[in-house]
Amino acid sequence: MTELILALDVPDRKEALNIAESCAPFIDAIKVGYPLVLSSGLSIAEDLASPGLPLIADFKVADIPNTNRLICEVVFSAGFDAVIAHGFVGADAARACIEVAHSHSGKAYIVAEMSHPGATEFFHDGVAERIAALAVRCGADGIIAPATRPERVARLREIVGDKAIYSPGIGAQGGDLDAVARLVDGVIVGRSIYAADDPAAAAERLSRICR
Ligand code: 3DU
Repeated sequence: MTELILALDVPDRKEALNIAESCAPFIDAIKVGYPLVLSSGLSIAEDLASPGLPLIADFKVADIPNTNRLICEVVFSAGFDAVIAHGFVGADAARACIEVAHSHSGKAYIVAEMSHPGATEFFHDGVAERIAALAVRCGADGIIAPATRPERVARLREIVGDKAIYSPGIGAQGGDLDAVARLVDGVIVGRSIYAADDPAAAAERLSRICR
């Protein structure tokens, strides 16, 4: 089974909560990023607690170790179950996020390679492979890898072994769910669900492919 994670990038609290509630039977986790948390506040984590799904804070944390630690303490104290951090900042900074996550019995995922076209400007010549290896070395729970490039996901799988790979880029960014579903532990889907006429029906359709 491949998990289906809803990227709830809806900058309106009420609409976000409605979508989360209607999609909850078909999804395995909810990812909250800046669009929702900056518009609604960190208390959105409490508001989203009722479907009982894991809540992932996608803040792509990328600062010095001390600041990363402070950010992650706030994230987990707010009720999130996992955080997404960047790996390019180096092992000490990534480790700070991972340590705080684990001290709260939470999880930390490291972005190894991004999914948009511009990502290839810097993620090349083995950079993503090195970040994936860093994630393993630092004890991260998994990595983020691009659904828009299944061959890259397969390559990064060789490095991370049975650590989780969560993969954004399906649908709106051009990635094909069928092409990555069996390579990853979970897919992260935003617009194809929340911008659909019927988000719950869209989530149900995608969840059938994942299962
Ligand atoms: O393209 P979508 O609307 O399905 O949303 C994808 C989500 O995943 C969105 O929240 C974006 O910020 C996040 N994400 C990527 O798209 C690509 C990455 O490399 C990392 C995270």
